[in-house]
Amino acid sequence: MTRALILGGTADASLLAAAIAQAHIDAVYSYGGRTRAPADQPLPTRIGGFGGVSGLADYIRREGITHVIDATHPFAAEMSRNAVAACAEAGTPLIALERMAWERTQGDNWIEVADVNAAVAALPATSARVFLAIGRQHIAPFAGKPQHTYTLRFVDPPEAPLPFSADVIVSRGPFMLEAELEMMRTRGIGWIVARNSGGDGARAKIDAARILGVPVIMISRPELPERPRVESVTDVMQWLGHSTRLGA
Ligand code: 3Y8
Ligand code: NAP
Repeated sequence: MTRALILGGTADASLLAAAIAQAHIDAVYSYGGRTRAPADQPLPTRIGGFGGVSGLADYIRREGITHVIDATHPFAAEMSRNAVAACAEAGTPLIALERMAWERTQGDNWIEVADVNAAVAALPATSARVFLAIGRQHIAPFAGKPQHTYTLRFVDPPEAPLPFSADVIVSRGPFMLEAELEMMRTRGIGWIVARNSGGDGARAKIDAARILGVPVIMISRPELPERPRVESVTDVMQWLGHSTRLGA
């Protein structure tokens, strides 16, 4: 009897949850607990960490999970690594639902960097107006370049004081092109820092940057361990329908 665990927190994971609920497959949706009011899901939902690899392996056994789908974000590297290790330990089939990275196209002015520190280094020395579209967890290193005027975008209002003075937009997305163009024009944004999340929910700022000729410092995805991966909900549904407890 199938009982699936969706490691969620993305728009794709929400689409998968809807398909699984519609197919009446027994499943649990899991959020990491990063936002105050995550979107409701049509499945029983748990919020918060499992307690590392062993915590997840115990959860899988205790809950009789037969299939795990890692539908987290490409930058949720620790969760994805834990899922590979825990499923190997528990002998439970795992698949990743992972969206393609954005590709640089004609007219894109990208500076590709490996991580946040390299993104800070890539910013100019002379003061500029910079849009940091990387959420709240990774902004501290930008305190190293206080000469810039920063605009941040968070899902929830900041609770703690920011590590540097900045203007905060509170919005959970998905984001539309017209609104991104308007925001960047009125704020005179000269640089964007983004992560190569892929998907449509955050793509608009990249298209707006190309239209406005604004350079994008694009942080590349972290390396993830090998695991089966698909890009569509349909592929996951097939995997769920035809895989056996022992099969991949
Ligand atoms: C808690 C679930 C949906 C909801 C929206 C998608 C689209 C908008 C793009 C920008 C980039 C960023 C951020 C972003 C996007 C969707 C989708 C997507 C990027 C929610 C959600 C959770 C999170 C966590 C949150 C992080 C943050 C990252 C903001 C829900 C809304 C920057 C990723 O303020 C914070 O602390 C924010 C924390 C983790 C930063 C980070 O470290 O990556 N996502 N985002 C998940 C959980 O608790 O398990 O609250 O309902 C989901 C969405 N985020 O269903 O359409 O395709 O998923 N989320 C990035 O770098 O791209 C915004 O502002 O342009
Ligand atoms: P991370 O750094 O890879 O994970 C750190 C720890 O948080 C994990 O080891 C795990 O704790 C816990 N965790 C993360 N995701 C979880 C989930 N879905 N269910 C239960 N526990 C989870 O993760 P992150 O980058 O902070 O991302 C956290 C969440 O935000 C994920 O759900 C991710 O999908 C979402 N997110 C969404 C976007 C987006 O663009 N939609 C962007 C970034 C993050 P334990 O070790 O205790 O189990």
